[in-house]
Amino acid sequence: MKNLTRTLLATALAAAMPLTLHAQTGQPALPMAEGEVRKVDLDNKKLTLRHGEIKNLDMPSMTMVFQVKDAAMLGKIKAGDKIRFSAEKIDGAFTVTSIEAAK
Ligand SMILES: [Cu+2]
Repeated sequence: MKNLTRTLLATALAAAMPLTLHAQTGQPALPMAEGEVRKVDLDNKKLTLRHGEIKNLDMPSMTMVFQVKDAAMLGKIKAGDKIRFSAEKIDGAFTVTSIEAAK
């Protein structure tokens, strides 16, 4: 019985681990999506993107508004820029968590 308890505990810990890491680092290995900047709204920390498929959000290509995790991310981009970005749903809002210039 002791072994069973230990196995169950280990399984529970293993299952909880990815979520814990995810919450702590905010750096999960998210796939990058293609995007083109349509509008930068620094005051509201919002970004309008025309984006390609976002696999981790199961979202097809479209134009939509995202929250951004950090307003500083908006300082280096402007409308018309081609970017690659990662996004996830945070507190119910689609949020851009990283941006890099498209090659
Ligand atoms: Cu979308």
